[in-house]
Amino acid sequence: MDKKALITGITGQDGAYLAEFLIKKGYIVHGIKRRSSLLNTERIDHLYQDPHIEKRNLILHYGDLSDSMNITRIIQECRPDEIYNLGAMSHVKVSFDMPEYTANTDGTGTLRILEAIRLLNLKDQVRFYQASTSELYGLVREVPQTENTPFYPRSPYACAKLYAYWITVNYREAYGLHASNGILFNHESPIRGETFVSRKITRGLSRIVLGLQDTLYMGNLSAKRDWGHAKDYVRAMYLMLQQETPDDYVIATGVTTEVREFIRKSFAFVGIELEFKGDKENEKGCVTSVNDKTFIDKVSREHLDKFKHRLKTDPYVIKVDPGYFRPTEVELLHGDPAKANRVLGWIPEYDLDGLIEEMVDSDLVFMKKEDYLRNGGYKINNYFE
Ligand code: NAP
Ligand code: G4F
Repeated sequence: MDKKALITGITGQDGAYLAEFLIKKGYIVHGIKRRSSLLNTERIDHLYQDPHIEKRNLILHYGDLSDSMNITRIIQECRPDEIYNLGAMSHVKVSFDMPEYTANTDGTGTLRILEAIRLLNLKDQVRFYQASTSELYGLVREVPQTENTPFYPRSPYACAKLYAYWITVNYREAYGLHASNGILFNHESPIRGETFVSRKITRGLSRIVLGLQDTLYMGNLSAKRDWGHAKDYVRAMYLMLQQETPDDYVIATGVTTEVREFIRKSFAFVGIELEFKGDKENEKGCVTSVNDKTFIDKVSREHLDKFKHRLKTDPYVIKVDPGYFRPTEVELLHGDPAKANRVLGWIPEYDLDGLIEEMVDSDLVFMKKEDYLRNGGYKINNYFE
């Protein structure tokens, strides 16, 4: 019989990659999707099947992690072998604006699933994955961070995820549930949410070189993150649930990089060299040279001329807006994936340059389409946040 998986957060970055990964492995995938006023299934559109088809391998259910009855009913109806709890209000900065909602979704939401498994007497049939996070390390106690590094959360998001981490451990110890935490460090992709720093940079860069935007306003440029590719990270989630014994694992690349360097590398992919001048809120990224051939290969000759013309009046393409600073910041994340390498046999296939190249190329294609539409007199959206 085909294995069944239930994914909360299936419309998000990781949910989409995990659904694709599991379907390729022969799973029937059930996903929980929130009701919204617009369709929100763009990331899984290529997997979506007409509900009238009889034997489908992707089935969506309306639901919300804040609704216990809904969660319990969905689990009862689909009786999955594996549950991946990826649903969350996942933006750290936004969690300072919506702390109670974040606690309810990211913290208590996890409890709702665990309790449903227990009440439905499915604890011996279901394996549970919790999307824990390197944000738990917050004000880091040691470098690099391992499964044994103490937690010090620095945001309402991280505090909610701390509860979710420990309630997962508690249900494992109290009831013998096969429940595992993946302590995942930042992972990105071309379908990363537009307001996370990586995607904000690759989109902003694409708009700047095409003349759709002049300046990219950023927050803390000195923060360091251990960035990987989401495709590698969903494979780690799956591997955790295939182990005989549940456990908790750090998933990271073991390499940490400043936001400033992520920006520099992204611009270098289109042939633009940047130099950062000034500090804190007065820091700016200045274009010091342009490699014509690379720019023309990646963008176009016509846009090169326009871009050079623009540089004559203002060579500063990156500026800082302190509005993006967080009340409490996580300055440094740097993971040690030794346990995952050893026990799960998990080794990432992407490095940071490969990730950035894929993201820049993808956003350039998207923004060229926008540019084409604008030139044809069609309305395009603005993307400032
Ligand atoms: P994402 O793109 O923001 O996706 C989050 C998903 O959760 C979306 O499908 C969203 O639905 C759904 N969701 C939000 N609130 C919900 C609610 N109340 N009820 C049900 N679903 C809800 O996040 P991601 O990057 O894929 O991350 C997946 C998980 O891993 C999250 O739990 C995140 O906190 C965690 N994590 C992520 C990273 C990372 O670097 N990406 C690292 C560590 C941990 P809509 O599409 O309707 O908004
Ligand atoms: O891309 P970010 O918003 O990701 P953050 O806060 O690290 O959280 C992400 O990774 C976590 C895993 O560690 C996940 F649990 C969480 O769900 C999410 O996926 O910001 C990264 C860094 C921060 O230090 C931030 O202050 O980039 C800095 N930054 C600088 N300028 C900015 C900006 N972040 C954003 N979003 N926007 C900026 O303009």
